[in-house]
Amino acid sequence: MLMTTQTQPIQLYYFPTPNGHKISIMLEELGVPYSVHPVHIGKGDQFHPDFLTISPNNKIPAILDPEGPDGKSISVFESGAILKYLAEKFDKFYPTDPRARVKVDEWLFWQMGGFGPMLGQNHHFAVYAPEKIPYAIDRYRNETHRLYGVLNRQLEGRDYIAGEYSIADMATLSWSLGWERQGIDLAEFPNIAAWQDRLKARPAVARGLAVPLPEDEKMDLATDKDAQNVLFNQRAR
Ligand SMILES: N[C@@H](CCC(=O)N[C@@H](CS)C(=O)NCC(=O)O)C(=O)O
Repeated sequence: MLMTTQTQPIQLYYFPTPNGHKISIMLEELGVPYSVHPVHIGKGDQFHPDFLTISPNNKIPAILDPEGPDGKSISVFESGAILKYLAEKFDKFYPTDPRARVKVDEWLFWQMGGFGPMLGQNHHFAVYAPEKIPYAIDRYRNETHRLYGVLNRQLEGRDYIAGEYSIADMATLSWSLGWERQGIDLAEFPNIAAWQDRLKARPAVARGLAVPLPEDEKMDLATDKDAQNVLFNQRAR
C-alpha cells in the first residue's frame, strides 16, 4: 500500500479553543510534522489580510498544507473540512467502507451544525452576555442538555461515536469537555463520561489538548473586555 508521507510541516493556524483542539488532536494522532501559528482572536489577528486569504470567515482553525493534492500548497478552513481533508489525505480515522463513512459523516455534521454552535451560544448567554436573559439562557441550556442526551444514547454499548475511533470523536470531544460551564451535570450522562476518559487516555489526545500559546498570548475571555469587544461586536466588513 502506498503510504502518504509529509515532508514539510502542515501549518496550523490556531488558538486553544474547542475548535482549535479538534485539529491539534488530529495532527497529533496522525503523527505528521506540523507547525503552530498562533492567531490571537481576542486581539483581532483573525482580521489580518494574510489570514483572511486562508480563512475568509475570520475564524480559527485553518491549515496550510505545503504538500496539497497536486503537489502544490492548499489551505483549508472550517474544522470539519480540515478533519476530512487530513483524514482522506492520510487515510486514517475515516472509514473507506461507504456505510461506515456515512455514519462518521452524520456525527461529524451533527457536531458541526449542532453540538458546537448550540454549546457556544449557551456559553455566550450564560457566561459572557452583559445582561443575563433567562429566555436565551434556558433555550441554549435546554438544547445543550438535549444534545448531551442524544450523544449519551449513541454511546450506549459503543466505545466510539460512529464505529471505530474517528474524526467524529475528535470533533466532539473538545466541546464536551466544557460540560461544567455549559451547565451540564456529567453524572447524568455516564456513557459520555466513560467515552471522555477513554479518549483522554490516548497520549495524542492529551498532547493535542495541551498545545500551548506563548504565555503573553493567553486570554480570559470572561474578564477581558477588549477581547469581548473584538469578538462579540462583529458586523460585515
Ligand atoms: N465553524 C467554524 C467555527 C470556528 C470558530 O468559531 N472559531 C472561533 C474560535 S473557537 C474563532 O476563531 N473566532 C474568532 C472570531 O469570531 O472572530 C469551525 O468549526 O472551524
